Amino acid sequence: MSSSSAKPAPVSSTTMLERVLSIEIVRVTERAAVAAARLRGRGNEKEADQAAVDAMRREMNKLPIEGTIVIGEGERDEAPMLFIGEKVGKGGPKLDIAVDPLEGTTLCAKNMPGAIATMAMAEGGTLLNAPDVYMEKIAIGPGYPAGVVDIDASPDDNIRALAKAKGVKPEEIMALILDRPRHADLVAAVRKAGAGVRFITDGDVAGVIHTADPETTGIDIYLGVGGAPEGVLAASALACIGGQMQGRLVLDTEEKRERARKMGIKDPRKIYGISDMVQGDCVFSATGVTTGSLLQGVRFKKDVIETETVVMRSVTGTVRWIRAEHREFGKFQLG
Ligand code: VTB
Repeated sequence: MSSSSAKPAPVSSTTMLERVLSIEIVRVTERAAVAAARLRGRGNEKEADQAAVDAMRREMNKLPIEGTIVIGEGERDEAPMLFIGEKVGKGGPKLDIAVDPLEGTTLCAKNMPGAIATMAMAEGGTLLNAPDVYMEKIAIGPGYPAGVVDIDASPDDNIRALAKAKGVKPEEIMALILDRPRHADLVAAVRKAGAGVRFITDGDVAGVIHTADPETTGIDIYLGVGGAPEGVLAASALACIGGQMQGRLVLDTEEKRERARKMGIKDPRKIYGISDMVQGDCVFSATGVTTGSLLQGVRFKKDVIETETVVMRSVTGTVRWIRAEHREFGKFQLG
């Protein structure tokens, strides 16, 4: 047989599965988003979160995987579902799963922009098992030399270095920062360096993702202290789309250091890069709950529910924006 008629190399079953999962994961965040969206503006964070958790768990348990929640709703005693260590799926390859069924519970409860349902799946044993503590974070988009910004450098140095690498003045740099009193000094320092600051009230997973496309979002750098679980989710997204991120857990009490130790963290001051937080291939998905600058929120129409999701794969760096029209209205209602 001539070589021209040779069969293409077979796609390995794990690659196949991973490709299938990159669509399956969309269903999971879609369901969670729709469940939460029904409770938008009701002023009840807990109820909206619970609805998202229930829907996400139900949908995840249909997947052909042996998943372990490594970033979840908290530890077993404080979270009845999707707690750290919980197993999900029907059985299959071992995967680590990070979830934030409703990132921005307050945004949803107040029906403000930017609430999302999000999760990431990675090969078993490859996601950082971060305790639910704060994390210092710094993130920039792709296309810059490695190490252009650094978590230990002053905000002034980081803004100047980034501006230089971008070929602009510091005045043309825009930082995204969570609006919290703890960031007062940081905000002052960023502004003193000449850069501008855009605030978000919640939702720093999407916040970090904004840095990946400065031309569209207007955001060059993410800075400040947010949740560590959100940090791992954001790192999963950047592992797919590129960019740089550093995170350091805020382990400022013995109790927190002990909790971290139990989760396998030996060095409490360690600076985590993206590849420390996500060591293997991963897929990341986020569906809008309320409309934000990243994603459209859920729309309930007469016979159709519309969702918008962004799903990313680290193996290829493919980013898909999926606008879905769900016609099984009753089914969605019942889960
Ligand atoms: C961020 C943000 C979340 O928590 O991680 C933030 O992404 C950090 O905690 O949406 P504080 O609210 O205590 O500052 C959220 O705002 C809520 O979980």
